[in-house]
Amino acid sequence: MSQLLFKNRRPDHTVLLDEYRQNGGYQGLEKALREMQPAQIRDEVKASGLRGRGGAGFSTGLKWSFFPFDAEGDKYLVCNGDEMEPGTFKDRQLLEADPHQLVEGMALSAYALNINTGYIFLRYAYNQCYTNLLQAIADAKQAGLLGRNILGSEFSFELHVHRSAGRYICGEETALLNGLEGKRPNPRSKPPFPAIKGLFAKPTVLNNIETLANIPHIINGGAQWFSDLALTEEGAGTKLYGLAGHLNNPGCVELPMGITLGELVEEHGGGVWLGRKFKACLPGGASTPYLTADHFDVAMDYNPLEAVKTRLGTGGLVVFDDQTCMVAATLNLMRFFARESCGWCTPCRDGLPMVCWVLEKIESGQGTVDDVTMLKELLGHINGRSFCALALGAMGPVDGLLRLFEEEVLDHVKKGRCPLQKS
Ligand code: L3W
Repeated sequence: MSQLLFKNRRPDHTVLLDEYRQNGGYQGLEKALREMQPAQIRDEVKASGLRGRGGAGFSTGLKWSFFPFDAEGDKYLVCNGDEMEPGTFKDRQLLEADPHQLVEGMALSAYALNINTGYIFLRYAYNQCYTNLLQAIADAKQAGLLGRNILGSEFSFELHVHRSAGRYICGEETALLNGLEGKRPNPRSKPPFPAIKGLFAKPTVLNNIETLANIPHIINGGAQWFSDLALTEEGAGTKLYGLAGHLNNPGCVELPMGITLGELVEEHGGGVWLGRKFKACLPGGASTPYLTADHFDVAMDYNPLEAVKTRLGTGGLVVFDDQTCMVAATLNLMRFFARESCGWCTPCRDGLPMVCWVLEKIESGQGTVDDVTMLKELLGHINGRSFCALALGAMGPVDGLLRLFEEEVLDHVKKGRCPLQKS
């Protein structure tokens, strides 16, 4: 099976510059600077079908096409390495194993977009990633792969690492930009999108770590090759899937985009632990609606998952066994989201704690049928009415709970206790 991003990964090992180059690293950058115009790289990325791996799945080529690459003055490339979505640890795995992929990906992207300054906004807790990045950047600079006149060309690119102060909202792209500017990380209204008015009010391209790390592979292998790696017709590339929760083999695996949920759980996750049965999963991190075993044939790709009312998100699969109470699991997630709200808009600041309160009531056996109705109403009131995507994502599991597990919710009301609790 094709391994691009995890090609060099070995347990407890970080790939340094020499090994990275021996295995073909920086050939994409060399090739681009020697024989490709920036527009050719942008075209190649667009044709590859690469979609943003941070959660939204927006076409990378299309996002780049909004960017005024010919404009005079400062322009920035920012990497979103905040990775605080529960159940998501793929970017960490990538940076712990092979950090030069991101450095090369950013240099290549900056060349394609006519940008001379880049920032990596990194989750505070990622100490090993931080150390790896500082070393990779220093080594690349020493070797003439970053800094002024890269590989003797006209192109210069400086890359900096910024450590987040550690809040989930910092992963929202405009909150991240405020954080990077030293301001309180509240989201900004869009439009204007960062492509037009981003960091320090200058045109800015923001991409996730996994997204940027794919760029050298696209330039080396070509758009068609990359696109053909996926198992689905409309998909492209490979995906770093997280395997977490009640599985025998938790971890992070690189697989062709579009592998089915069933294969991911049974073959790669080793099946559900303790001989229990699969009850549900979050397919792509905490802000994606649940799936059940009825969805085992669904391809883990953007469009097929949207067709079953959920999303690929970050690709961080979290599995729940048949002894899990889905009301309690949803409440646990909602407590996280309510705590991490920046407090700027009312639906998020006041709505999410209210959802927690109703779920607590139901889980403790004090809930009524009216509370279940109120939960449904809250879904309508919060979805689409918040300032940024945090509340919308937060309501994903609630939406899944009410669509797929309504009977279990009502059973709490009928029995006056959690039905999974041993009496
Ligand atoms: C210029 C236009 N640019 C859209 C850009 C926009 C952004 C991207 C996608 O992420 C997701 C959500 C959550 N001109 C543009 C344009 N863009 N139209 O395209 O935009 P959008 O609005 O679809 O999404 P978003 O606000 O960037 C929100 C999910 O992320 N999420 C994920 C969290 C993941 C982590 C992690 O650990 N990796 O935190 C959480 O909520 O569900 O789907 O760049 O500027 N006309």
